[in-house]
Amino acid sequence: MKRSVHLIPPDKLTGLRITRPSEKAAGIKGVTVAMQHLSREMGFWKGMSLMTRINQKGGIDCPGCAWPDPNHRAKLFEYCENGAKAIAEEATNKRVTPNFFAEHTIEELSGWSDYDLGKSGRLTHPMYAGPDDTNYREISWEDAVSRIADKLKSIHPDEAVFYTSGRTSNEAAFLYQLMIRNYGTNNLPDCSNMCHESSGVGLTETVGIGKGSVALEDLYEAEVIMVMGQNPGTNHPRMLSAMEKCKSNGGTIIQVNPLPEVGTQRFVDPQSPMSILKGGVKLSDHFLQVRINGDIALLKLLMLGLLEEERSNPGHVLDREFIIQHTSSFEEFRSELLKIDEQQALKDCGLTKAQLTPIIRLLAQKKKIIICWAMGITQQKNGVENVREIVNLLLMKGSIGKPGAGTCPVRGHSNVQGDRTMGIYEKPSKSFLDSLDNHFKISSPREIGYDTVEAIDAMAEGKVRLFFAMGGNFISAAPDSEFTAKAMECCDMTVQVSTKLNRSHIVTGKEAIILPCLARTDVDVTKAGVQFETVENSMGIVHRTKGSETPPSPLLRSESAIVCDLAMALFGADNLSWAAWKDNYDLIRNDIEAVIPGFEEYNRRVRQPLGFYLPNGARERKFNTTDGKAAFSINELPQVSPQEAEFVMMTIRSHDQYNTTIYGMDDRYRGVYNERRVVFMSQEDIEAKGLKAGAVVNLESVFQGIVRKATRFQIVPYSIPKGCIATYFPECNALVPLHSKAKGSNTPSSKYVEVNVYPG
Ligand SMILES: Nc1nc2c(c(=O)[nH]1)N[C@H]1C(S)=C(S)[C@@H](COP(=O)(O)OP(=O)(O)OC[C@H]3O[C@@H](n4cnc5c(=O)[nH]c(N)nc54)[C@H](O)[C@@H]3O)O[C@H]1N2
Ligand SMILES: Nc1nc2c(c(=O)[nH]1)N[C@H]1C(S)=C(S)[C@@H](COP(=O)(O)OP(=O)(O)OC[C@H]3O[C@@H](n4cnc5c(=O)[nH]c(N)nc54)[C@H](O)[C@@H]3O)O[C@H]1N2
Ligand SMILES: [Mo]
Repeated sequence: MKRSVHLIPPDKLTGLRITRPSEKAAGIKGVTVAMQHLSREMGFWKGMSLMTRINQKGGIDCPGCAWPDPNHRAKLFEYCENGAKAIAEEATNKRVTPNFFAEHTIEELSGWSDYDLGKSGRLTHPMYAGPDDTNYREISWEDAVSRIADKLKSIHPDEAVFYTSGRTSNEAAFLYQLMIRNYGTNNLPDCSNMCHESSGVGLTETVGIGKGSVALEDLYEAEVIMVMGQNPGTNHPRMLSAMEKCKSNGGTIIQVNPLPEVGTQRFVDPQSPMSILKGGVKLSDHFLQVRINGDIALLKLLMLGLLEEERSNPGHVLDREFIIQHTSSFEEFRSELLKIDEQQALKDCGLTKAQLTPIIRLLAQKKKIIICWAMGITQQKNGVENVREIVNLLLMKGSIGKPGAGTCPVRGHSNVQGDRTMGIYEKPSKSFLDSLDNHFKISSPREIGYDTVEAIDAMAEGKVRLFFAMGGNFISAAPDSEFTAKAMECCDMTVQVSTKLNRSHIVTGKEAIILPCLARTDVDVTKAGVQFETVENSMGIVHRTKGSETPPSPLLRSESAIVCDLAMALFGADNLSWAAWKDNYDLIRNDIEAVIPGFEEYNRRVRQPLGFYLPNGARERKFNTTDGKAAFSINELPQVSPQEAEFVMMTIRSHDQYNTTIYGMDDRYRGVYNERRVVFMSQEDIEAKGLKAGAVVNLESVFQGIVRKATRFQIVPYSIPKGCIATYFPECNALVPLHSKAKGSNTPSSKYVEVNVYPG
């Protein structure tokens, strides 16, 4: 290749300011920050008018998180500060045109940060760069599509990899996987592989469904909500309102986290003048500051405590009837639990017996418990076991499949759950493929495809000739940035269907193609008229989303249209119904209904104002396991203290980012301003290392003897257990070893990286 790009982003510091962390989340400050972002990207009035349509029945589904919408929505604004930032980022007035690409070489752009790339604006034209090109140049849709189809025809289907991020609608995802299976591969890695895969695996094994069991109303009714490894104040801000409702109904909230996350502590509802006047409500009643990956130790201690309580108060602590009727393996589970080394477990979680006693009492007395969790739980080597231990605790209490109780893995991307339901999965079930084959008279490949980590390995080994991404930013999101970048460069062709510029357009295969697509907020007009799409939220409700904005360029196509065009170029015009689907999404929904259970009368039911729930066995105590029972499981205490380096590092999100999209340089709740290259470290460790606030350091991770480096970060003193540090994703992805991943789910252990810290 003629161009030679920087494989990892620059390590330029931007001017750190540190203040005390905030004491409350949301409130008026949240509203003003949201307004600033909207005004900057699209002007105040356009911003305000767009916000009135977010999350309204029949309006635009917020492209932020997958948190569900309440039945009684705020009349004007049903959104949060970070939802507003997501909208501002997407519906921005800024444009990345062919002129932009003529002005900046690809090599130059590789020296830009993710922030600078993203802030350049919306993509407007299909673009192409061949092996000898230093710059992208405009290409027609026809030319782009035929180049991709020709490439696909020239290789073995297993030499192609098709990635999906989690924003793709049900309709586009269904067509995409159909095209890929008709082509002949199951190489369908997705962002879920790096995200909630451990939840899917752990839940399917134990309760027979890879999704959560609660509905929004259950959170209002719960007696206890335990929030583990999740920062809802930043990543799911509308969850705070549900937690507030739970509190006002007398519920208790427990936060389990190495960091005292502000949002979970105190919340001021920006939509309630009373809440603002009163300074908000205290949300979290108990804060358990666990060590990184101390959750299994903690859960075991809590469950051991419950066994003891049951002994002193037989029949009143555990739900014996539920256990007998609906579960398996309780006795084995119990006898293994009794064997654990309590002192070791206390050391591993970093908590004292005195801290746990009130929690055990509380759990012993209450019957309606919900456990919510996110990346702190799943992105661990023992992520699947973490989930299984969560299930164990809920099963002991019979806290599943009844109002106010259950499992609540809080999803990330707004349609990541729906994409999986539509078949975006490298390990599709036999019944799914059989149904697809019967309906379309095709023969889907039956071999398991690559997940994200396997896809990177295959690329590095030269086994992948074409990489196609339906959204996302694979290069920045994947672990081991440098390795992944080199692996990507081994591909003959890389194709990105995207809304905005990102590093995956810069670090590419020999030929690179950008296909610009419509975003959630854009109106989608086809020959058959204005179309809407559908998505599934974190609680299994399928509902409509319909954009209203004029697209940034008349050349943009919807993801569904792009798939249909490519499929027609690949298979010929008489294959399946691509031409009809392209214009009329009702027809796509009819076929989804025919293939996937739970979508009966899809077109009618999804037009109801609130959409409809998909069937969920666990919610009704119908466990879809081999024996129809929910399974207790036995899990070992994992290793939590570092073996090869001094610290354990978790890579987390700031308040001003959406994954690899960086909205701004601040992390307001944590009191960090104008800098992302930071290391949160305890005062004790800072002193022991002879460092001070603001000191510049370099980081080295060590895994199986191999050292990875990332340079120039600044120290931020923070309340975090000794021996644990935190940095931001994606700046520190260079340090996350590709093969340090969860057993059973292959999710990179982005929350457990062993590192050394050296003065810079
Ligand atoms: N604004 C905004 N919203 C988002 C996103 C975004 O980037 N920005 N991303 C979306 C996506 S895709 C996802 S998956 C979700 C992510 O939502 P979260 O999972 O909340 O995101 P993270 O910042 O990765 O936070 C993980 C939390 O786990 C804690 N943690 C880390 N390790 C451990 C551990 O070992 N044990 C425990 N108990 N806690 C631990 C961290 O301190 C942190 O509070 O949010 C979604 N929503
Ligand atoms: N170290 C570390 N790594 C992580 C994580 C972590 O916590 N730590 N988290 C992991 C998690 S939970 C996730 S989900 C992944 C995220 O991985 P991805 O989903 O791959 O990454 P995003 O940053 O969400 O993707 C942003 C890009 O998506 C494109 N985009 C936005 N909207 C649309 C749309 O509607 N259609 C199309 N076609 N494109 C669109 C834009 O071009 C934008 O630049 O990262 C993972 N990586
Ligand atoms: Mo995610």
